[in-house]
Amino acid sequence: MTITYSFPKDFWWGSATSATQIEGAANAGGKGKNIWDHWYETESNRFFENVGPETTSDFYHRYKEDIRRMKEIGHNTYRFSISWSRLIPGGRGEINPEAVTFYNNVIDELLAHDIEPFINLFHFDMPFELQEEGGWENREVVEAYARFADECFRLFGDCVTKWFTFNEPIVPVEGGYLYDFHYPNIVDAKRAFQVAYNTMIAHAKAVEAFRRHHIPDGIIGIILNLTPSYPRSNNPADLRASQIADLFFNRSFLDPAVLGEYPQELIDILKEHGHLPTVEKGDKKLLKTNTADILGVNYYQPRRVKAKENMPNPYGPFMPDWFFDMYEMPGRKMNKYRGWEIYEKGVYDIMINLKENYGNIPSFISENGMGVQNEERFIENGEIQDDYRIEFIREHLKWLHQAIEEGCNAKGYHLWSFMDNWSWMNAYKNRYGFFSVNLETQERTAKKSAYWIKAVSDNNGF
Ligand code: BGP
Repeated sequence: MTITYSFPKDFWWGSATSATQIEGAANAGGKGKNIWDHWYETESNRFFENVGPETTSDFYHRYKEDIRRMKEIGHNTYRFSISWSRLIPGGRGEINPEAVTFYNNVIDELLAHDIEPFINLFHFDMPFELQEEGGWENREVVEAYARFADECFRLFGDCVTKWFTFNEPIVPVEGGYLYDFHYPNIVDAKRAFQVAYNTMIAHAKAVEAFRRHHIPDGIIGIILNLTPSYPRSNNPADLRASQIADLFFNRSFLDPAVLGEYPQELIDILKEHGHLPTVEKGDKKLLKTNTADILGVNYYQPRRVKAKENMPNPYGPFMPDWFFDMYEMPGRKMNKYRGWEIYEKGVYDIMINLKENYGNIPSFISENGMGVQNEERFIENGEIQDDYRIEFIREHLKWLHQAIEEGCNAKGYHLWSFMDNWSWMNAYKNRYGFFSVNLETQERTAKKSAYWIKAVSDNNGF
């Protein structure tokens, strides 16, 4: 077989998941409540078909068989998250020994199958009690997170060398404080910027704690959903709009994480509009001295931007959207099942940007994937024929390969996700897995893409 697209030696092939989305056992094993458990208890109608996070894909009880399946499809790496409210119910206080046993078992099982565990510490799942204290708006919650991170390094650092502080820290900001799709459903840009800022302080404190543990070969980073901004045209107003969208939605996290400082332009805009967050003494140094060793890049879709057509009411509440409008590029390729644009070259553009402007920091595609509704309609001979997913992955991999050829420091590719899982307000609406999950029986069935990725990882290319 000829391999046209061959990847560097030891390339990371695998997938990503998160605790709330796959574990289930939301009220078992000594776990405390997180914001999703609470929100579902109080407003279940917000969730697609009223399905909540109690059971999800039951990884808590089925991790052994699932890890065996990961091995069967050629994974050499796998990212999961530790549920803060499972490990430390309530967010601060005693460690839950059942959680320690569970995560140790998962790690041991992965290692026994030669799959390297990548651990992420926060994937949208704030312990409910801490949210009641103000969540990320409260600096004491930042301290509680730093302690949680420290405990994780102590408990699991002997077996795990790849660590991530946050997954997509911008999402709780957008969802919880700007656009009403995460608890606590506040719409207030000033508070949103404080949350965003405090999250990055929490990140830096976790990195600082990590360094104290001196884990041999240990590296730590953050996972960001980078959405490259493309202007409608080259006219100055469109270009400017696109640049500002990039500042708000990419650079507000990328710059402090990798360069250790915020873009001056962002500071200027927030200052001008009276939206600078409260900063504490020592923060600047903390950020500067605790930059990431590695960056996870989640990439789903680009952001198409044009100049604002109708100027917002200058007396209305300040929002990032004051500066640009989104637009639908004519002829764009769509994942019509999810309503997201598909633009594979985005992967390449992100990697080139990291190479040119962020010191070519080691990175990998930590999420990329294709959500599809009612995927059962593609079943033939008992198997979901997800050729669309295979094409989606293949075309993104081609661009990733091109970036590597040009010297980008990309180390791997993880699909979202290993198996179908529960996704926030969308619950089980969009299916992403290499394996489908029958929600009644919890039976897993490999999709066509599972066999395809096995061949790709076995050949380290395609
Ligand atoms: C990413 C999140 C994942 C997952 C994925 C798919 O932003 O990190 O947790 O949910 O998106 O999103 P959705 O299920 O909304 O289509």
